[in-house]
Amino acid sequence: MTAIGKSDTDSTGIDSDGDGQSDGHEFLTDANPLDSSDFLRADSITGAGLYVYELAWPSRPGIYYCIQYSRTLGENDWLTLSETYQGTGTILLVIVDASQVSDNEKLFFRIQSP
Ligand SMILES: [Ca+2]
Ligand SMILES: [Ca+2]
Repeated sequence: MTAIGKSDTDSTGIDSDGDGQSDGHEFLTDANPLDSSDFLRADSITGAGLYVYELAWPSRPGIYYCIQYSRTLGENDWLTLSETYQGTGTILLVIVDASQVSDNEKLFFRIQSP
């Protein structure tokens, strides 16, 4: 078994395992930056009403999360939609009411560690 430390990876934007999340982001979310199967992602998103969605993701203890939305997926076009949720080590299930920001255009959601 190989010990993994911050010195083994680059937190400036390098994605050492190629999973689409930078090493620095993986450290913030307690994911393994050298395991491409381990990264922060939603398990599911389902409609729960008009502009209301249910998001679920595997959380890590001590990690805080918020939900952001974007209309374009542009890197600078993400706004925080939700309160902050604390990870428990189990699946977090959160109801998101996007009615205040929805305008019948596509909305994209992501889970971030603030
Ligand atoms: Ca990565
Ligand atoms: Ca990873």
